Amino acid sequence: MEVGVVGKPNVGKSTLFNAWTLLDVPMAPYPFTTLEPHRGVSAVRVPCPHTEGGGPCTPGNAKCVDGTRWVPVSIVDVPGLVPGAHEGKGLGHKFLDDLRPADGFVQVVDLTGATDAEGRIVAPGSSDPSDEVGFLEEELVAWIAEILGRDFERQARGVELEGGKVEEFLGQRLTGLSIPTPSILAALRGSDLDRDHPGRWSAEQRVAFARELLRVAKPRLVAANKCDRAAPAQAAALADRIGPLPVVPTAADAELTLRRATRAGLVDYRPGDPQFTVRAAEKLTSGQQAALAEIRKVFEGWGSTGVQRALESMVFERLHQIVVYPVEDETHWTDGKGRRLPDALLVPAGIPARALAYRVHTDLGEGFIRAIDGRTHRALAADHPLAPNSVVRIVSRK
Ligand SMILES: Nc1nc2c(ncn2[C@@H]2O[C@H](COP(=O)(O)OP(=O)(O)OP(=O)(O)O)[C@@H](O)[C@H]2O)c(=O)[nH]1
Ligand SMILES: [Mg+2]
Repeated sequence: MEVGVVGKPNVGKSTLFNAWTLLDVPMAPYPFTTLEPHRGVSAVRVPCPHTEGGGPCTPGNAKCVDGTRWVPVSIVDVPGLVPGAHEGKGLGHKFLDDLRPADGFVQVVDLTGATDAEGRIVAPGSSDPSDEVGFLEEELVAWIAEILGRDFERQARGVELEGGKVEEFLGQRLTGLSIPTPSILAALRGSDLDRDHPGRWSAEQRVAFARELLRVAKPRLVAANKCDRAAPAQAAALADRIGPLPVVPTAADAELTLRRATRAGLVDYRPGDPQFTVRAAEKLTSGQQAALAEIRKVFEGWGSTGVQRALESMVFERLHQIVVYPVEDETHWTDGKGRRLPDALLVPAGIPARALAYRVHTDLGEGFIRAIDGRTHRALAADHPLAPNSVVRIVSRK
């Protein structure tokens, strides 16, 4: 699972990416600071099942801190997209293609309205962040429509003649875009198209289908960034204008400072916390003290920096992911080496037991006999949808 960070230049995408991943990609107050995609890993929080009793866990992929598991999520930061990106403006072609594997997008906008459509600095309030959302949607739709549309008519008629399935034909065209067949079917249902005659779809109908596909297959969320320089009323106005897309106000810069200060041992702070504490005030320079005082105002005005919440809303509410724990011993919740709850996996909500087996290992999926619920000890059939936080053993022939 990968979350793409998108938006126009100079809104704070790389700052948000650095805050999430604690990497160090360049950030600067001018457009096109980022010219290549950067990939990194962040984490979302869930309560660890070890808190239900039976002793501590032995985390492998997802660390456990005081009963909270931090489950890894891949993030990709791409260069800024400008209007006309799908036609190659500002190298937009290439940048959009870097987003193919992303399962959903967090669009960063400048809530202060102090950057124009190309990311140049303008007076605060002179640009409207809701315009950023509108133009980016058009770029993403045009990009998908173009991928879909290359030599469409001729090939679609070929499929009609051979009696092929339209969803398979569309799936092949969209390869690499990380769009599963059920989403293609949902988009087909959602758009008024003649499924038996894709060769007759007009260019406008293909664009309408691309829009529906974007809606069902690539969930989005808006991070209203630089909220440290804006008022809650501005975030509310943005949410009003772009509904139904969810808006999470963020102060990426503040969060990055706090995460780095925590790493340096200067403050105590966990991402998502509603406050932080200074560890050793005497070690701080006056500049650092002033910066932390500014950050306190963010917590007073907004409750948190919003950065962790933005990622968790994206993963849990928009991408409908849950965390499950495959184990080999359903009584002790251990793997073959006696490690307790070693793996915490992000999977789609309601994933069938056998599909989880495949995710753990192809052999486990192929040889699947049944799963066993680690809490009730009941057997679960191959198509049984797994609940969030499930601890499951997979019984397999292989
Ligand atoms: N006030 C404020 N400034 C921020 C915040 N986040 C980022 N910035 C500033 O915004 C400017 C642009 O940040 P970047 O992270 O480089 O933005 P970007 O969207 O990656 O830019 P490109 O790579 O050029 O598209 C920098 O000067 C950041 O310090 C924030 O939360 N508040
Ligand atoms: Mg950048």
